[in-house]
Amino acid sequence: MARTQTRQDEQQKVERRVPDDELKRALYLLKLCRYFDERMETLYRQGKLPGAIYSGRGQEGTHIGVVLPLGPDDSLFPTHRDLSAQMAKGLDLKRIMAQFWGRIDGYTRGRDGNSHIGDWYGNKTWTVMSHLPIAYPVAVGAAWAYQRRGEPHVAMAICGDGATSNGRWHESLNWSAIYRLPVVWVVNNNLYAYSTPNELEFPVPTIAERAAAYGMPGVRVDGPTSWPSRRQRARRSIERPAASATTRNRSGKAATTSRVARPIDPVEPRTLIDFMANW
Ligand SMILES: Cc1ncc(C[n+]2csc(CCOP(=O)(O)OP(=O)(O)O)c2C)c(N)n1
Ligand SMILES: [Mg+2]
Repeated sequence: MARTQTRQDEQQKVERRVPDDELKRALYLLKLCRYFDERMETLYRQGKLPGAIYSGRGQEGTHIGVVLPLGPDDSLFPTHRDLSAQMAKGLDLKRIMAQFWGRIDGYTRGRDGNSHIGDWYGNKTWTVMSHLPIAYPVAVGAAWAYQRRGEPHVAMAICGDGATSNGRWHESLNWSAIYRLPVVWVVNNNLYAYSTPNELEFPVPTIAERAAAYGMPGVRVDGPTSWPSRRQRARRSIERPAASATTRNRSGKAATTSRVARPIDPVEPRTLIDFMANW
């Protein structure tokens, strides 16, 4: 009880520091992203939407919290469940819909469906690629380019907990730490990679502590933490160019293909956010 009260007090303090217009924008995005996700799943189940969809339901707070502090020239490297992060970065709803139906006015000009969406030349979001976490090394490249050109931009990459067991994840963190690159690493830990639980993915209690291996501080935000806290941590990481990882329980299914490998948790999602700062 006392802990809950302390958490609420802390959240209220953080919320008071967020300007009103940004709070309104965040609320708008939270509702929009949730509604959009639900609507697409309904259309899919009605057989009106081709392909497969990956729901990010329950992860919107993290996405919006970490993306809102980014500027227009900062880049985002998302993975399969991060459409709401891309929406927060500025993607146009009509073009997203066109993408879902593989139309020419979609972001990939009809070359793919919703899973592989991105708007590099507009809102600086890298097109989602299937091989996890393939966006991580590319984010390193972008951040390295910013550093070499003396540009003040930041790259932010997002992946799930399962992707952190892949070698690319470790190489990316290592490289970014050695060269002190301006990257924010975000890991959405929804506790499972398909059916594989966290304890079969990594031998440490939290992803955040893996940051120590790369000489970065790691921070975890756990529980029903409000999005302003996530925003504040992201902002801090961006101001001191950083690497971060976030985690939360997804409330939807693994994928709307036939393969759903774990029971669905009906409760509201739990949020864990781990941030690892390069300096
Ligand atoms: C290198 C690689 N291996 C396997 C897959 C197949 N795959 C797609 S999503 C997924 C689960 C990933 O789990 P996680 O990173 O925790 O993301 P979540 O779906 O839980 O958000 C897997 C194994 C892939 N896309 N890339
Ligand atoms: Mg996962």
